[in-house]
Amino acid sequence: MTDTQEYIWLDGELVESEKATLPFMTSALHYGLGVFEGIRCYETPRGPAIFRLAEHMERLIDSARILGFRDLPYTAEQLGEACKAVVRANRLSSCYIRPLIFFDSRVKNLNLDQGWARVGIAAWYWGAYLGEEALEKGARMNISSYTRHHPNVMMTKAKITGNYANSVLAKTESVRLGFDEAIMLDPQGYVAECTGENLFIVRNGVIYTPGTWAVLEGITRDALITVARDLGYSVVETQLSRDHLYIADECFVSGTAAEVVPVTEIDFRTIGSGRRGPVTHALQKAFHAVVHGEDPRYAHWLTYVND
Ligand code: PPE
Repeated sequence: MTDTQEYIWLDGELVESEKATLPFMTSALHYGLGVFEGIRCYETPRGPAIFRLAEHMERLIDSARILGFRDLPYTAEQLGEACKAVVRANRLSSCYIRPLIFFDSRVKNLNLDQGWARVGIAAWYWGAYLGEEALEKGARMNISSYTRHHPNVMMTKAKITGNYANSVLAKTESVRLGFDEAIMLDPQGYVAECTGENLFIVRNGVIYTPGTWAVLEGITRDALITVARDLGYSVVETQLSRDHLYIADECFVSGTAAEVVPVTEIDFRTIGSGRRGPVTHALQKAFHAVVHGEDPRYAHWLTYVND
């Protein structure tokens, strides 16, 4: 395995990463006008496999539509093939893939119709997002002093680069306070999501998670809901309040980068036993088997890079 990033796919070609540079006047840089994806590729007995590539490409195109791009230079299928090519070119056996569609107009311009969309895709090795230790011991989180986006202020179903200023405010504050990650409430004061993960709690054996009205429709979230139901758990999408979190038996978060991480402390309150709970552990194990191609029921979620 290598963690190098030798090649970036930029506007249809694989270029050496140090040559994949952009002009300072690229509008996306000034106004946060891009849409992106985060995708993981895992080692399997059949070689590297990208997890839910089609769903990530669909969300990427949806994000572009939500932001307002009218003409995209590539289709979802072409971008999916490009993701595979980037993994192969960098000889990565497991990695994180980052496609980005960004706005270029070379002028100071807030009108998407006066410029064009460009696309880049990078891939690199990315270890445990909230730290290796958190996967077992659990993460410590706080309720952020920043509110998550109102769905008519920023578009919460889209991974728009500019949306992430909100996440950066919350994450930086949280880490400076000594926590691992921030939990954000929606404008009504109900639990929304973390800065880069969806959130779940377990209470009396039932799994609860906020509905997607004000959060990103996480692909890991969707996978976990499916896998949990197949394991016989009931999963309920509902409004959760801050104190629901405090009295949960278990809490965990999910995301492509983070995968499945227990949360054992929130706002200096111990959650459940203060250790990774049995439901969280069962889902971590099931997820691990799914992404590494060890569970044939979910074989359709894997795209083999070398096929
Ligand atoms: N909410 C937010 C705000 C979010 O950014 C992510 C992914 C999720 C939920 C989970 O979605 P999914 O990956 O489809 O299960 N966060 C990405 C970016 C992380 C980063 O720091 O960059 C990711 O995990 O790839």
